[in-house]
Amino acid sequence: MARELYDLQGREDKRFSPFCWRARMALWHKGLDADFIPVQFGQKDKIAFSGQKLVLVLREDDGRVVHDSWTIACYLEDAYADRPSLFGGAAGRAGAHFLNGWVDSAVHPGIVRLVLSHIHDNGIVEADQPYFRTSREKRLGMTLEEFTDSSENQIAAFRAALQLARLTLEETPYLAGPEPLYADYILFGSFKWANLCCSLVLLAKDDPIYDWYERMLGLFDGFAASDGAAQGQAA
Ligand SMILES: N[C@@H](CCC(=O)N[C@@H](CS)C(=O)NCC(=O)O)C(=O)O
Repeated sequence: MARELYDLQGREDKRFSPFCWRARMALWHKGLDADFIPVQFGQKDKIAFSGQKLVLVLREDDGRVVHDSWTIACYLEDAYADRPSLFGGAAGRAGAHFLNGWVDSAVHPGIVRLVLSHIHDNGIVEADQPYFRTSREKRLGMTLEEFTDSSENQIAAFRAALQLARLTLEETPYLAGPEPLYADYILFGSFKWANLCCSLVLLAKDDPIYDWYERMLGLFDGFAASDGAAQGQAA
């Protein structure tokens, strides 16, 4: 059995989940192959073997199962310690962990505010739309359309909230330093997510984060610039 990564599948087979992009980049970084198995929100039965309901899930060729993007990154780092490091040592791992928490708790809410109804309209497959609408509207206490705000003011607020990354990227080419590491893949996944779901311009062209994102898109022979579908396998 080949190594499998169970990955959220969107419209036109786009793989837009930010968490799945983190793992894709981590696998490429380590030079590890995987079959990317598409999972729609309505196909949780495909990942029932993992004992939980969120993608992504990694199933190793020996049957080991790991879920949650941070846990998968740490697993890959430790299990394939002889391959290029994702963290560059213990201090790098701690820094990446901090960044993981910052992106999940501070960057993602900003993206969700800007693009939630776009994810519904253009990101997920039609069959998932009723579930997505009901579950998110219950959580938010309002409709997707009432919640989503793609105004100039909201974009400006989102850009301002990225200052922590901007200050670093003004001085170094990558968040992890001279070369991209997992810290970069964490934030990269967030922009891929937004870009694969909507045409909103999240970054100004004179922003160092824009230049960084362009550099990131060039990684791994252009795979990072793809919509992820080319690496997908039919279920
Ligand atoms: N902490 C998890 C988050 C995973 C997550 O939230 N996955 C979303 C897709 S992006 C999901 O599976 N949602 C299922 C649902 O909402 O029913 C990770 O880092 O992998």
